Amino acid sequence: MKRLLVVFFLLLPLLAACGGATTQAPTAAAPAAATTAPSAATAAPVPTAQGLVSATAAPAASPAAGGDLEVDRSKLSSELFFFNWSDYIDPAILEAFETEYGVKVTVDTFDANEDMLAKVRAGNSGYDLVTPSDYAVDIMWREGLIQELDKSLLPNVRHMDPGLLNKYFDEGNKFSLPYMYGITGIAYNKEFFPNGIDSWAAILEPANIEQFRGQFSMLDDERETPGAALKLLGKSLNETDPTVLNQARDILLAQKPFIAAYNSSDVNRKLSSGEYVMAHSWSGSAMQARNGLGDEFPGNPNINFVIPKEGGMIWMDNMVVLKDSPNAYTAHVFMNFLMRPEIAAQNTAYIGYLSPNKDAVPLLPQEVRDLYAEGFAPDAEVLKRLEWAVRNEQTTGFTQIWTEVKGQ
Ligand code: SPD
Repeated sequence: MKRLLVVFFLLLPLLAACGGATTQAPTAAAPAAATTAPSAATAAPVPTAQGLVSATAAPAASPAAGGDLEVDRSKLSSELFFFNWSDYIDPAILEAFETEYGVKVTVDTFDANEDMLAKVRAGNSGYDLVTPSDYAVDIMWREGLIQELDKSLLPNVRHMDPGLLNKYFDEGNKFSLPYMYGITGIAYNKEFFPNGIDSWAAILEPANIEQFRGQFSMLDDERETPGAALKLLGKSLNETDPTVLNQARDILLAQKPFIAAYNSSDVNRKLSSGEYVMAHSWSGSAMQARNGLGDEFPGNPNINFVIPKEGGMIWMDNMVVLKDSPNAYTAHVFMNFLMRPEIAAQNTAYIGYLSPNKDAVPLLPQEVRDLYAEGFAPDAEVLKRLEWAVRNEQTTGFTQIWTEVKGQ
């Protein structure tokens, strides 16, 4: 997979220059409808914030590298510190940034918003750029942990899908811009589930999981995991009623003796290796298990992903600059770099999540689009069953039940 993707992205500029079908050369005057006729290779639907559109929708102009922002190199730092989720950026992109700007990006990782928040709240973390999810962005700007973005340094925001801007957690995108989005459901090995999975009961109810004791995991996440139990109860994953939250807690306590672990860090690897037969999983992590992740681990063709009939979470991780960022100018330059369509497409193809960059989506390889169509991205019907997590004055309720579940 890695080699294929590298070849694909190396060829992108060439294909564009030849008027290849993958990147139709856009002109300011050419409306979307005037694009090359769809071929079998580009007709698969691809996800956008609005649902699905044809992959043949016209990409906007992809500016030549560096042509989009006049970078004042005298203001660049030699290093940048990026606090990101694990397995969430193609290392080749960090190398490309260093080659172009001479800035070495050091990446530290986290696996839960709450862990990231604890580190940032403590102050002087030394990080410049962080990728909180939706509700965590809301918490961070309210607590004064992040700074307003300088939009004059972010011209590539024009490539973002308008449907994924101005979201409830940061209206006007004063503090954040989308990095990736995804959905949470169940990844499973079809050797063990030849008829598929269609309900949270498959991973939560003792009668179903007894036979898979120690062979599956739940996310180690105080919003995601109670959220799955709430969905099984037919409730919102933002439920705050203590009685209902206690019912969710009881479901998780009954399940706990059967799980291998609460795990948000290497679900991809354990599904891929066959150690897990199923897992509560983020869509991209499942896609990595299916496809492999660069040279890190191979894919397993038996891995599938599903949003159960009761519904699941949709979420978005966002780029923010910390209030006490030592290298804020460089952080903006890096953000703008990540929003170049070619870079965003390469990153998305590597990590398997969903790109909020509307001009990157048409650049994705067919292999990735095919997996999206297989369920690793939501179609219009699945979108109706998805819910965003919101910051909530009552979220101590989640912390409380999660502490009870983890503690016992
Ligand atoms: N390995 C990268 C995982 C990114 C998941 N972030 C979203 C969490 C939403 N609750």
